[in-house]
Amino acid sequence: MPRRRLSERQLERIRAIQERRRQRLEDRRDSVLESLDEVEPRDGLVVVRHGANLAVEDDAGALHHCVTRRNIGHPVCGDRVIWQPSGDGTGVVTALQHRDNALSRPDFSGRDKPLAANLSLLAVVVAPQPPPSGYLVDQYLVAAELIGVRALLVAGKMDLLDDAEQAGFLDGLAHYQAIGYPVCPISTKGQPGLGALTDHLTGQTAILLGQSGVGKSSLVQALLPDQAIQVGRLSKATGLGRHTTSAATCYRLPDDGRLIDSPGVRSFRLTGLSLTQLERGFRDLSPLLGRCRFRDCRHGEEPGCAVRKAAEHGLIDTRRVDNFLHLRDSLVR
Ligand SMILES: Nc1nc2c(ncn2[C@@H]2O[C@H](COP(=O)(O)OP(=O)(O)O)[C@@H](O)[C@H]2O)c(=O)[nH]1
Ligand SMILES: [Mg+2]
Ligand SMILES: [Zn+2]
Repeated sequence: MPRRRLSERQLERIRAIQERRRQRLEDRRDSVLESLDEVEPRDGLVVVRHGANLAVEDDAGALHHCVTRRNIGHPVCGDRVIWQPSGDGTGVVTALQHRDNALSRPDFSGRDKPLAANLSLLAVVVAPQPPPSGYLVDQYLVAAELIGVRALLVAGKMDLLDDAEQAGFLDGLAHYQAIGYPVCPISTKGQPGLGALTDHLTGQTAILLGQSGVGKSSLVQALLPDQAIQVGRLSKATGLGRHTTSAATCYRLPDDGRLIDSPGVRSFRLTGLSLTQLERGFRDLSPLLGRCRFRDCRHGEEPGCAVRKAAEHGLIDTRRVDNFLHLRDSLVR
């Protein structure tokens, strides 16, 4: 039938067009891949991410504007990556290296979204004003424990207190020091300065956390006197403009070390955890776990609870146990 023959011819033509198109796409992909083959893959560190655009720092400290291959996951600030210059002054990130850890925050759909990777220190800032909330401090410490990152407490604004008041304030934090979280008294405006903290930051990749008003922004400014210059270099390298400072950014400290600053994550709250996760988040509970009479003890009203018994005997701090129970009731799924 003429009609049918015609339609077969049409189909044939369409097939041929599609084949040519596929071939062209393949050629183009091959040529891109070939051009990448000619350049050595290089190590890099993601300094800031803005959507699909990354600022990647090479081993020599130079910054490169990179885009990522679609299939390699989502590199974030602090990630180590493999990248290749792509000829037009930008680069292509071709692989995401293993992540030691990542600090995440739930996005609006409730899914955990990594914000910063490969941290080595979480610095929790407290101050006489606003008065410290042990409940919030313990949440930051739980976050640190769960991602396996060391934590310390920064006792800020010490210039506001006389010697006796300062001793009293630090005494209120002594139970943290006792379970292995160092406490660093500092001031950005007077004595005792920042020495105790900068010693701890040397060689680390740190992030500051703490409730609003405790002095985090002031501290970031004091620790990064050249922050504006670093931001300028970043926006020049990426062409992304200065609005990138709202994204998590990995700054270089004047001495050896890095500070990841993320205004959006500075005062995050924990969300849904399992009881086991919460228990793991309280390092002072760990020697007691498994010692309660009931295997599924929730450390509340149950008889024979090792946690409550330890608290009654002063072996662990009752404020910590109270916060644990409070978090259990508000967070545990
Ligand atoms: N006296 C004193 N005030 C400070 C110090 N650090 C910050 N502040 C003040 O505390 C207030 C809140 O500081 P800010 O850095 O904005 O806190 P953030 O909300 O944690 O970022 C501001 O008025 C600062 O000037 C300090 O070391 N000593
Ligand atoms: Mg601030
Ligand atoms: Zn118990």
